[in-house]
Amino acid sequence: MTEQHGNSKMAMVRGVAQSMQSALRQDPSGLVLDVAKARDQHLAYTELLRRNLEQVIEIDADDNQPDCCFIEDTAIVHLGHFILCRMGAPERRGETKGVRQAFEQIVARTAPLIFHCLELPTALDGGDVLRLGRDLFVGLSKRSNAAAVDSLRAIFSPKGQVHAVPLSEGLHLKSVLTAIDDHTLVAADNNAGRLAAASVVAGLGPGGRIEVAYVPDALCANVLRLPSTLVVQQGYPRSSVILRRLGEERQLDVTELDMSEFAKVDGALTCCSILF
Ligand code: CIR
Repeated sequence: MTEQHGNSKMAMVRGVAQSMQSALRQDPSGLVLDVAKARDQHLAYTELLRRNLEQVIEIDADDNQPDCCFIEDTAIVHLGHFILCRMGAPERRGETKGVRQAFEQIVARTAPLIFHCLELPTALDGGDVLRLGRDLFVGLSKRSNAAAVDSLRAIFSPKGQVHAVPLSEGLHLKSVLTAIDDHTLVAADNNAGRLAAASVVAGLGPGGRIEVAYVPDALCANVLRLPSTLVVQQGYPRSSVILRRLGEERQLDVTELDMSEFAKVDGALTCCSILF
């Protein structure tokens, strides 16, 4: 396997819309969101990326797109391809316009990436796509379907394999499972996390060397790996102990970020950037 984690040089992020209170959420009776606080948290997130990466492209928020800060869902970058998603939630499909423009006006001028735009019958959110080496693991969730697996296979086979991962609960695959590196998964210690981890381990096959760490707080299963830093959610001491140990064993700085306002609308750490 080629190590993908920690190799990113660039990121795309997108600002917080004034309308973020209307963002999609699984629990409609959810908590009131403080947009000013969300903007402060997003600023801290973006500054952390700037300190750790060579370039961070920042797209303006679109107040007509309450979920626009969750840019991870709009596109995937892998093995020299930039793939604009056809997102699972119709309400969010307008978000890709600004991302496409940023790709054409900025990314394409510096990075030689082949552009693709996924079409019907594909439904895919980037939050369902976990990269491990050259392989992709695609959560079959409420937002992403089997046609997405076929579309990604058509692009990546035979250079990288694309595996389907059934998701029993949670919004996206990366809501319950992410990776610190190509040999270390972090999963929520619940049914969905365990099933997803078992499916990924099975997909890697008998030759795959992989450690799965389970965290008691589901939100903490979403970690963000930067070249020399592991970013974890602030405010969850039991999960933090586990993640700090894993990070320090791998000579990574472990940084905690408070993303409480994003969590109110089902967002976590990876959701707010596209890394490549
Ligand atoms: C949504 O429901 O689509 C947003 N409120 C949250 C998206 C989070 N994205 C991600 O986990 N990649």
